[in-house]
Amino acid sequence: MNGPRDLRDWIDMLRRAGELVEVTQEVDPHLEITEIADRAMKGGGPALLFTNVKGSRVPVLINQFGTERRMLMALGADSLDAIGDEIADLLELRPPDGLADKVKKLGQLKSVADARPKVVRSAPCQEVVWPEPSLDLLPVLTCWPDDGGPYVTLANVITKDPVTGGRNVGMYRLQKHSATELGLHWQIHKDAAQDWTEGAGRMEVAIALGTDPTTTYCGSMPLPKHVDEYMVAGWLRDAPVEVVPAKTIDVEVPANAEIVIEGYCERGELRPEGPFGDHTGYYTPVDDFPVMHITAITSRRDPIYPTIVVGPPPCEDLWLAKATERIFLPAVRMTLPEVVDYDLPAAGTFHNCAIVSIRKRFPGHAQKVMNAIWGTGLLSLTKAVIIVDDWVDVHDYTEVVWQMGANIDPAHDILMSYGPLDQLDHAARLKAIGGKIGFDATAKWEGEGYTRGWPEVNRIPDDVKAAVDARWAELGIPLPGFEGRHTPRPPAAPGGGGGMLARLRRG
Ligand SMILES: Cc1cc2nc3c(=O)[nH]c(=O)nc-3n(C[C@H](O)[C@H](O)[C@H](O)COP(=O)(O)O)c2cc1C
Ligand SMILES: [Mn+2]
Repeated sequence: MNGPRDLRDWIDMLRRAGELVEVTQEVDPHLEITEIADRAMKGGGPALLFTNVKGSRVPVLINQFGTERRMLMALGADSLDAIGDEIADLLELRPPDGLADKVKKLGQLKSVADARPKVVRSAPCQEVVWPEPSLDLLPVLTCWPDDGGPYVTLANVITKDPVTGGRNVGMYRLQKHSATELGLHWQIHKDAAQDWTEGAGRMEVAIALGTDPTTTYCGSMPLPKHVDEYMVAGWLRDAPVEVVPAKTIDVEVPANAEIVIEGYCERGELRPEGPFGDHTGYYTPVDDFPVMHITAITSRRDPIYPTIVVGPPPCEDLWLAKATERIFLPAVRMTLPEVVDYDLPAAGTFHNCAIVSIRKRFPGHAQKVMNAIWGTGLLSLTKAVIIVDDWVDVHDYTEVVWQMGANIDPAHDILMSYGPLDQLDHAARLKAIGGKIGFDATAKWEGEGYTRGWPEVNRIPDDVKAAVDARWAELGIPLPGFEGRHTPRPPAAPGGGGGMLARLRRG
């Protein structure tokens, strides 16, 4: 198995690794936990287990995903890029190539079968069936002062496709409307919203809280609609997600969860949801969303309540999003092989900006990739796309801004477009639709109307660099701030390239 077995195992693992602090002093779930957790997050601090939360006997776990190290520990991985290669295989995006690959593929098919969720008969998440289901017993946080109420923020929301019966698991915020009602904030582009709009009448919903971290994370993965998030979680964990039938609805829920909320919503029933201080760093306004009526709550005997706070970046969702960015790179490259790398800056809150490096082969190639990004899964919601040449490090924002400033003629190198936007975007005049902008910061070609002869980047030749390397120590010059960055590397030779490229090629 990769990563921890369940939330308890995860908490033990964090504690042993010095990655968790248990706070025994009383704390208020109304705003105070947000302020404490946000300091821990922004300061690179530990996960926090609050054992004395005002108004509830249930402890609160927060900031479990707050650093890259913990994200890797959660997924039981050495690098996020390596997971991406596996996922591309899993989604069968990588055509088998030669006999060795075919044999490997057979092995993988077996593990796909092994990754399927496994139904069990009894489960820790049902140790206790609450005599009276009430959210009032849970330490649900009010994150920000103008929030419309307390919000459940780190959940697996489980629904079924009304036509195929296929499962969907999404991480959607849930407003506590009352002790037995939750707002279901699945945005219009998301899978559960499709489950909701494509059926009629009642739709059953289960909410799992406090699963193992991989299972928790998979709810936030932008997977194709027909892909069961729990199959992907099983694949990532190298152990199937065990599920158990819920008590009052026909939905399977993860057995290892701390708490499960069961219920239903009626198609057609909407209620104002919000405002909510969201990961855009702004309050999202009140809007109509479906309502979940709770039919049961089950839990472990001594449940732990997991949560997350999002707000002005960076917040704890940074590493969930970075994991997705890295893990999906090989999948992006399957349909767009010219893409070398991409970066979704935290400050762009992930849907506002994508920086993409490409190996340019023909006039208009940058524009082709912009349009492709605007047509790919949830990346299609990206507002600004910046395209740079293959040798540019998309993660080095100094290098990116240098390339943008130096290479863009705004009269020619900007592509304005129009299309669906993230529902949280408040700048758009209309909800979830508006303008998009593409910046072509690549070197321009004659075939693109640039006839002045594109200049070279000034660089010291490799032999001179090697000679300086050889005598560097002897020169005795301290370099306290040098990170080996901001120095342009040579352009990638056709079919060759720098470190990132070499890494992508491996295997
Ligand atoms: C902490 C966190 C909170 C999120 N809240 C919401 C939300 O309230 N509504 C929503 O539509 N997406 C939300 N998302 C994004 C979705 O989880 C993500 O788009 C995922 O792909 C949804 O699953 P689906 O593709 O099966 O619809 C959130 C993501 C994170 C990391
Ligand atoms: Mn989905």
